[in-house]
Amino acid sequence: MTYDQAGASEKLFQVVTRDRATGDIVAKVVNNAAQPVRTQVEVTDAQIEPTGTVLQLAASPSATNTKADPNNVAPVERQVSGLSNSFQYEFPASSVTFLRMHTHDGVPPVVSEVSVSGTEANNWYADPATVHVEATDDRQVDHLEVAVDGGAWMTLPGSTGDVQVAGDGLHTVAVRAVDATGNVGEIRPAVVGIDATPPVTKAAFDEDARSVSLVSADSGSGVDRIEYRLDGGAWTAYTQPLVLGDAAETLDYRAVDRLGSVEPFGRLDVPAAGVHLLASVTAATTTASSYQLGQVAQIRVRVAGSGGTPTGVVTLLDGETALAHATLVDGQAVLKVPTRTLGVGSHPLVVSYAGDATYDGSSDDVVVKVVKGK
Ligand SMILES: [Ca+2]
Ligand SMILES: [Ca+2]
Repeated sequence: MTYDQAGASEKLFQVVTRDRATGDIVAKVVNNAAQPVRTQVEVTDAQIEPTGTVLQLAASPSATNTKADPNNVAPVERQVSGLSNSFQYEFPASSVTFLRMHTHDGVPPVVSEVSVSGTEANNWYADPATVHVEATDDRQVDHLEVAVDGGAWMTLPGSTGDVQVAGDGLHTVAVRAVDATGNVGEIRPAVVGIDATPPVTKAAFDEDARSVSLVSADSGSGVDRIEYRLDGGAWTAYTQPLVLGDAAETLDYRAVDRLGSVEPFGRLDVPAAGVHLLASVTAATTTASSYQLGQVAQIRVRVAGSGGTPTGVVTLLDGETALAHATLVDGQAVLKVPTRTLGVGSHPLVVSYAGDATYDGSSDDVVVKVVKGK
């Protein structure tokens, strides 16, 4: 900031400061002269708004405040207009003037931090997770705006805030900040994966070796452990295939993922050695010709056997990986699999019936078609 006055009075003294919080430029000007001084004010390093504020103390050098007249010499504040980057201003005789010039804020705020907190494993979070957001501005952040999964912008007052993200799957979180002038900053995106789905375990019984093997899969945080129990006993960690005796056994099995989601247990009825099992027939059909990505695909299963109704568990398999299982009720069950586990495309899958104490296992092929959402 400069003053440019022909024949400038040497009695005009000035100090210029900048208020970082508001961006205001404040010129403190002292006119020692007994005459008003008219001067040209030039500002080159900021864009000056038309209106400003003047706080002025003007009086003759001999003037004093007395008990009778305590406000004889007192500062007067008023609004001024017509300011620009180059304007004329007259400083009264024997005065102190604080000329507060508002400058234009052309700098939008910046989102400085987006962090996720919650129970985490392998970059997946338990349901729900909390997203913490912070922003900075050259002057002042007015508020934050957050949109989850392409929804409407939510407003969080101030420069920091938290947003809860809930529901199984990958979520997109978009964050931006707005300053006191209304400048809107750039969008900063983040992705939050929430794993609220327990693992799925497949049991396989080898009739000749009389052994049971358990394999689990989890599409999110991963499998922490597999457990089993025999005939309703205590849950035991599974580490290797179980070799059973000749007697019939009921084996329950389940897995727990790294976020603590416990699978509803499946059950395998192992027949006694030498028992001749009857044949079963498994028939599987999808409930729709295709599913949009994000939906849950459903497969209806019916298991039939001669002279009775098969019981036990059916498992949906993608190769060796179990995707879902369900317990038969009246020989029927519905298998459900989130399409995000499969991805877009046609997926040839197998529905496997494990058998029970009366019926041998059987299986059927089914194709699940997943298409992109609208
Ligand atoms: Ca700003
Ligand atoms: Ca999981």
